[in-house]
Amino acid sequence: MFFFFPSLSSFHVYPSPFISLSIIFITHLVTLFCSVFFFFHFWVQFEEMAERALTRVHSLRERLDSTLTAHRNEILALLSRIEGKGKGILLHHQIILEFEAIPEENRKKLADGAFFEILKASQEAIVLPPWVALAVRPRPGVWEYIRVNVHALVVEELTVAEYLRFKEELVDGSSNANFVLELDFEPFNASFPRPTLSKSIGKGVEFLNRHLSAKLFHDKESMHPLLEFLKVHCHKGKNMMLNDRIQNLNSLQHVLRKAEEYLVALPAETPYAEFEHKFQEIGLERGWGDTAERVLEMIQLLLDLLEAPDPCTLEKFLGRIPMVFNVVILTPHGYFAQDNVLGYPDTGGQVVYILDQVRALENEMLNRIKQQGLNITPRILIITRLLPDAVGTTCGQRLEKVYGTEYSDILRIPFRTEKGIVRRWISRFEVWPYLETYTEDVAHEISKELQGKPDLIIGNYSDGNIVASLLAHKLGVTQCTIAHALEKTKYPDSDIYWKKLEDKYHFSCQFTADLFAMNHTDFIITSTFQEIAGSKDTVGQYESHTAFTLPGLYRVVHGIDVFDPKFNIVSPGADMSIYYPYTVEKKRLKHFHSEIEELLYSKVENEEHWCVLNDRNKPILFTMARLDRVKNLTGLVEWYGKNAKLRELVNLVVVGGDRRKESKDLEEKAEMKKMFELIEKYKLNGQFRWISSQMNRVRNGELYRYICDTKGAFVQPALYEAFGLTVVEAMTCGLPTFATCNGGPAEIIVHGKSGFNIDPYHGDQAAEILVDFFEKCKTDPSYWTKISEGGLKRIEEKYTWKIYSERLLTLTGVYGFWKHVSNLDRLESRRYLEMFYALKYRKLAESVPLAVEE
Ligand SMILES: *[C@@H]1O[C@H](CO)[C@@H](O)[C@H](O)[C@H]1NC(C)=O
Ligand SMILES: *[C@@H]1O[C@H](CO)[C@@H](O)[C@H](O)[C@H]1NC(C)=O
Ligand SMILES: *[C@@H]1O[C@H](CO)[C@@H](O)[C@H](O)[C@H]1NC(C)=O
Ligand SMILES: CC(=O)N[C@H]1CO[C@H](CO)[C@@H](O)[C@@H]1O
Repeated sequence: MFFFFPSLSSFHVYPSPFISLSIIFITHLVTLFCSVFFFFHFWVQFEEMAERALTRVHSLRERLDSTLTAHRNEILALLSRIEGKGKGILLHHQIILEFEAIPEENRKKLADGAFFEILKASQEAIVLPPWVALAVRPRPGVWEYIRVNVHALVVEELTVAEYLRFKEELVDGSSNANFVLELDFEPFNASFPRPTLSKSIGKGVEFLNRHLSAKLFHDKESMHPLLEFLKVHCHKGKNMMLNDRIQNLNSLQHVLRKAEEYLVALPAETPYAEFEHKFQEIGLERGWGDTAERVLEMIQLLLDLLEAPDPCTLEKFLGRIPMVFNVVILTPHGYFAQDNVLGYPDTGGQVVYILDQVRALENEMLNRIKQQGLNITPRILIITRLLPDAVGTTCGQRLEKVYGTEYSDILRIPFRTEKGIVRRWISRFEVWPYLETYTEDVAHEISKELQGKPDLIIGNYSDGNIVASLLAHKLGVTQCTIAHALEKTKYPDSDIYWKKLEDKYHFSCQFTADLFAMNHTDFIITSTFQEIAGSKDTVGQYESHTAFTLPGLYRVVHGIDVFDPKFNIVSPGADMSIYYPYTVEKKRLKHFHSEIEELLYSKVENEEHWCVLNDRNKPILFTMARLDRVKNLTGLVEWYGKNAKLRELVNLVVVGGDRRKESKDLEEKAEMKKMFELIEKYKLNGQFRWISSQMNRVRNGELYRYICDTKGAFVQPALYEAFGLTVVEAMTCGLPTFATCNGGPAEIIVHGKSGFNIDPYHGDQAAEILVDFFEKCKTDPSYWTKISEGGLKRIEEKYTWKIYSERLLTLTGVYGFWKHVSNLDRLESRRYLEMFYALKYRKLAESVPLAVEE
């Protein structure tokens, strides 16, 4: 049953929906915040918000005195408009469109009231006349639900379950019975600490360090797990860190002091081997360091921890414990290989990402193992599917060395059914029925290959993540998941109307697998904050798994919690062998310059390049992307065309689209047509060059640096960009960068310091920002250098593969420890998950038809 909010009694005094909504909103905030906020400074914030909300009521009341009737009508008119759309769903931008469609004077009246606040924060409106229900999201990760009876002007607060049940009524024939399976992780949350501020989302490890060190600090008992943890480390049967001589904390502390005393007297560079025996006798094994200096550092870290634990020391210490020698990365679907796969499905960015990741990870592992004073060979295996029908690729080969590495391989294992090995390629939407058997085979093959267990299992994408979960579960290994592309948010309403898409995409299976893996994993890494929890106006990919319903299957009441400290933002970097600053003279690839100049400046117009540049002395405004709608390269060309000052200051060069062959892609065709029209319309020839897409990555790196030599800039005008690797690449070369404010680039660039954010929906403004930049550079050339250096600094601090792999290994240490100390607590939710897997997921997977072999 829906319950009426107690404060609705005041409804009679002020019989306006306006005020009742705002009262609900405030009371709501109060209950919500009261239940969630614990800490003092949160209280301060809460009070501030309550205060703000109260003043709003006061001023509202005053204004309402005179305009009560008028407002009532406007709100009624708007809600009736929405109701008039009939049964269905309105998304955020549609709600705003409805608001914008009401007469301007009405809009003005509502614009700064609480009603509009709610509307602006509504991500979804469900219309089921006479009701309109709203899913309100006051800030990332926080949701509330209300519904309004448009005729009676009655407002009700809804629980998540009530809201979802209401939503299910949209689907004809969905049984609205009371006994629908509700997936609810919340009751298990007691022992799981979590932050409450939206800005803490994605900083899981910082939070965890604080929590763990506070715990270690407050009761000495919790130091025991640390001692136990240090004893479990061994490799191929050989102990590391501590041996059995050390039985309790006192003896540990005593031994550490003795060791410290001894080490201070030694020359810093003394190799470990020289005191290994001595150390062994007192209970210390290998793993502390390779030299006296490093061992001493490590011992002092631990002594500090035992005396006064703090988050920073804890992270440093845990990150240095030798824990990771064998890593397995799972990415079963697609054609995963290093050559000849481009053009096949799922072979673009993700292959490059994983290969770059593996190269960086191997380096960092080797580096750490050496510093830990160990003589262990690491191994990284990328596990993918073996495709007997390899169609000219290496996908039929069992083992393939990763270029540029020594200990990393691609290991391919085929899909198998009772009838034998599956030969043909299978789309990522249809892999589900094979994965359980696949997991068994993978477990078998990796134990053969590694002669032991992996220490870290990383999954990519839904299929990789579910296999990783099963494997990590089976082997008791730390698990990390990555899923830069969750399908749920890509297809609007793919949850509520899942049945419509089921035959083609089998989303019921995929979403179930995603929920399972996200909850099972020890930690999750994402490239951006937005991937987790979106932005002010957009819902994050993970956030969209908080509460949703698959009518007829199950209802997720508390699914993924974006505040869970398992989320971490760890962004990838550019490939530094290709992208490096233009100032590194000795590495510059001068032999490409004549080709680059031909591309940019030749007077020839052909399929490779179109239009010419007359003035070679002007800086180049540069962009490079796929020529599709969302990248909006034509938008940039139009801004340029329209802005006379910009045209006078710089040349524009666009690399995108392929005119060497007839395009089959409708979007690309349309964009090409538009490009030709713009060239005509704005008479761009002479100031503009359009170059067909360039596949030579190495030369492209030099191209960015060449643009630097012209004192130009890079523009990324996309309507939306999930991460923005090209932005990172341009900045890594030292090219001042202007990138879209929608998506990842907004996080990469600090506006005015390391580049500029531009709004692709306000091209004129964007063009002005560009003009402003180039005018400043003209009067003061050091301004260009300042932004260029700002960009480089930002990259060095956050966006390199080196930082990525350091973070990844440190996270593995911290979450490995956390897993160790919290294992028992998790048992209940583990059991719940297992049941969900066995009773729901398995059936769904079995229902996906197997591929028919020719
Ligand atoms: C756990 O969930 C309950 C509701 O089931 C909630 O009241 C409580 O605040 C939550 N605890 C934490 C630590 O999040
Ligand atoms: C997984 O479930 C547990 C409770 O079983 C919950 O505390 C945790 O927040 C969930 N994890 C995520 C990422 O939502
Ligand atoms: C590109 O952006 C401009 C606004 O700057 C917009 O008018 C245009 O429609 C966009 N192009 C596409 C294909 O959406
Ligand atoms: C991190 C990563 O490589 N993610 C990829 C995993 O697989 C999907 C689907 O093929 C890609 O789109 C992701 O980029």
